[in-house]
Amino acid sequence: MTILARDRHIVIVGLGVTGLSCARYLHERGMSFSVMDTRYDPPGLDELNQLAPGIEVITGKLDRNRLGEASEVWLSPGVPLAHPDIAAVKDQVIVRGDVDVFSQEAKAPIIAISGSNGKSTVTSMVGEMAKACGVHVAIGGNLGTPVLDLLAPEVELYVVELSSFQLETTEKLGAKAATVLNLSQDHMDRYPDMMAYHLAKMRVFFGCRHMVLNKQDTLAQPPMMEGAEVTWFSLTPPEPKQFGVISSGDRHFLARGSEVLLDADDLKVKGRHNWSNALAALALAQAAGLSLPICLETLKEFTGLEHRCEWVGKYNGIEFINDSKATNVGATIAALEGLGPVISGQLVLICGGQGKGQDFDALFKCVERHVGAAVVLGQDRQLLRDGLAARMPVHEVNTLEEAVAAAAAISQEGDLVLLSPACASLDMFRNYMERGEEFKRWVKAL
Ligand code: UMA
Ligand code: ADP
Repeated sequence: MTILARDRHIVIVGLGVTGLSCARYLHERGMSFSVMDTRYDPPGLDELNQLAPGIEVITGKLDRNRLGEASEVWLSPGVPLAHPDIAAVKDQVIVRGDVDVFSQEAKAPIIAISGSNGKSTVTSMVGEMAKACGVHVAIGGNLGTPVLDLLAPEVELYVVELSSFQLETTEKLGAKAATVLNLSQDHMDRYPDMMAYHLAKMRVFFGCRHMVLNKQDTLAQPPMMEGAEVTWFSLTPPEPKQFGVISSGDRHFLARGSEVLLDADDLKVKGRHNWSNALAALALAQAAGLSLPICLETLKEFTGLEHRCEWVGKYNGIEFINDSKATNVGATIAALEGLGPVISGQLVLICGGQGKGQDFDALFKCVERHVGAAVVLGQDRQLLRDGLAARMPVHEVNTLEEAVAAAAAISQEGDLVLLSPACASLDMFRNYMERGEEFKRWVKAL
């Protein structure tokens, strides 16, 4: 039996920005829907009431019976498929996410970017490249604007950042080009193991025509590559048609095969991880058919995003850098390896927050090479203190204000204070942006 559109009833689960975008999408199309959220006062409630007064909203729980009666459940990324009320109904109703709906609706090609770190940076790079080439591009996804809000008939290219959470509920993305930039531990409070996290990420390649793959990160590569074109990138000298780095003494050049493209010093974003990001962006842009010379000019102008190794200022000869977006160990290691070798004095690291079940061992080994002293705060600070204390002086504090004051007190001229928490911010802040803003405020108040 075919279900007619008018007989379909969609239950949106989650009333954050994704849930609201789903509500807008369904409301505009006159489709029947209701909303549930386990939170008692979900953030999108007022906006939903204005958009579609009278729509049924159940808060404080998911109603299993009502879920089971729906034609489809549209699940927000913050709610895992393994949630008991979702798991209970997923064999009787279609459970999908906003990205799945988007992929079926989008008329223009999709460039999809996933990975543990660098997604927002690469998404912005490719988006800027497309704009510079005069393409009508829509940029969004996990980066901010939910994908359904990007849909528009005039769009010629979609450049979207996708998280593993969003990919879990995406059946067949069908991207023109897709990448998993790298894979390191993250969200270990949501996945039973790294394999489950890896498998969620690999969904970005389902139905994809062109894969852009990191040659140095096997975990970020799909088990099968048949049926799609592949372009490799790495920080090593590239083979023909691959993107990589050619070095000559102290100088390093981004290259395609033997063709030198760009002096790495010409990039405004610093650190080897950003060379990797630039190479992945170039490979994706090539797959999208964008003009290489324009893309190279765009890369030279790209100044980086807020809260990612962002220079805050110099006070009493001490430099302060805000890397609040480093919400996992891999990102903090990238910052330490990028900044550690280039500073004259000692590096003082401010870290801590919600550890999300990560193993901090790799961080402890890395800090030994680059960090002189640490300041720890947040929910999992004891885990960090225990691992760091044998290696360096560690100061435990309760607030970010205290952290900035403690870091400034133990630093001298020529030192660098880096906020790069290796943890999520949600134990103390609304999000990583609020954490970064607060850090900058306390630094400027010094
Ligand atoms: N929540 C509940 N009960 C519910 C629904 C949500 O407790 O019924 C909680 C979730 O566990 C989560 C929070 O509410 O802690 C927000 O969840 P949500 O699904 O409502 O999130 P949205 O507001 O729709 O925002 C989501 C992404 N958030 C998550 O995946 C948690 C945003 O990425 C993204 O920008 C937005 O969609 C638009 O696509 C944020 C993020 O932290 C930045 N992403 C993770 C990351 O980058 O590591 C994956
Ligand atoms: P994402 O969207 O995947 O979180 P961002 O571009 O927002 O990635 O960067 C998040 C954090 O990861 C920042 O601290 C940034 O300095 C760091 N980072 C950026 N690119 C990489 C990379 N290729 N490898 C490791 N860390 C990176």
